[in-house]
Amino acid sequence: MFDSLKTKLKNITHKFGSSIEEAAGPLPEEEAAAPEAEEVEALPPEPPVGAEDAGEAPPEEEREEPTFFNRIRVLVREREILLQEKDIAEPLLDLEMVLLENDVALPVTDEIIARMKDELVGRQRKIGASVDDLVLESLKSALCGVLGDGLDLLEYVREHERPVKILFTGVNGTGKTTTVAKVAHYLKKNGFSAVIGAGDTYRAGAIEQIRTHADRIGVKMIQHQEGADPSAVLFDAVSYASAHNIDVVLADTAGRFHNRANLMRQLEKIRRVMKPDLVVYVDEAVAGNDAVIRAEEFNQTVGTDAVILTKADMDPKGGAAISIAHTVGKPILFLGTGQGYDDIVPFMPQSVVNELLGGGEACA
Ligand SMILES: Nc1nc2c(ncn2[C@@H]2O[C@H](COP(=O)(O)OP(=O)(O)OP(=O)(O)O)[C@@H](O)[C@H]2O)c(=O)[nH]1
Ligand SMILES: [Mg+2]
Repeated sequence: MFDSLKTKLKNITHKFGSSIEEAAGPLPEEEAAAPEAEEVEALPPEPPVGAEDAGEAPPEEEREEPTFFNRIRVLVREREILLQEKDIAEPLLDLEMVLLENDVALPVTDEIIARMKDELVGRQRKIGASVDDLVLESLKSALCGVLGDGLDLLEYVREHERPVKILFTGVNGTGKTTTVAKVAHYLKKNGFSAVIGAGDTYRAGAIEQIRTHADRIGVKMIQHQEGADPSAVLFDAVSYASAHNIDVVLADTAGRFHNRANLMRQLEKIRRVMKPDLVVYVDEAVAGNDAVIRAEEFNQTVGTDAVILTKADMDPKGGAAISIAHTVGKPILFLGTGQGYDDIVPFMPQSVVNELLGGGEACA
């Protein structure tokens, strides 16, 4: 996931480190001592850099292309630094380019840059740890900031009255039905029971499609005939769940564009009848800004509590998902990452930041 962005961010953080080192000036000799054992352990997970730690010259090939994660091993103690914007102007510009090239939308890029600047520039900073950590933490907190609060579905289900009713909405072909099946499988794997409501009674073949999924993953499905009122199907699904102590109702619906007034009215009716706890808007990660606009249109008509972005596997850059997460203003529940039932990843801000920049609790 996010492979392109991940690699580029590693290189760019290294560049920040160099610039800050330069601005901080040379180290007094005794302060350039090797770090103590417990301090090394406190650093993020690293590839082995034993030779540098021991104060010896690293082998030639290790020195050739230093990355952010294996480069600076010298702890700088008691060194204070007041960074000015000019000290990090160049790496900031590079970071901006990396984000834009990886489909992070301009306003989101601007916000990440502004947060980094705010964190690093104009403050007297004691560099108690390595410069790498300073930059890394600042980038992590900027990313957490733009990703907002996440929504953990398992926690949500645990904390809400049963059955938890989830209505899936969105335009045609974005992956709603597949996602309903994936979420049912995910819930089942995590010890929750689910029933699927075959609420797409409109498109020919839709009921058989979801029936096949339900049978494969071994989840009960409630269906009526093609052309039936989807509100009635989903009402029955909720009644079934209540009667059988099922934890979650997952309601599939027909794809529709927001400008199809009759179909949107149908969705409003479903909402009134089914009374969902969560209305989840499903769109493709690769749709980028189009997804943001459509999500807002759906939000205005039927409401949206959370978003699922599918086909993230077709977007190695990953910036679009981050942009949508920020711009749409609703938590992203999952990313769809393929056509298999297991190809679904919870999209918690902390896990995204961990994926991109390594572990830690930056989004606390
Ligand atoms: N690569 C990839 N394909 C996906 C993903 N999610 C869904 N698909 C594929 O996208 C196509 C459409 O998926 P559906 O689940 O039928 O989409 P839908 O939104 O229910 O479509 P309508 O009911 O016609 O509106 C299928 O071929 C799915 O296998 C994903 O995360 N990655
Ligand atoms: Mg469908």
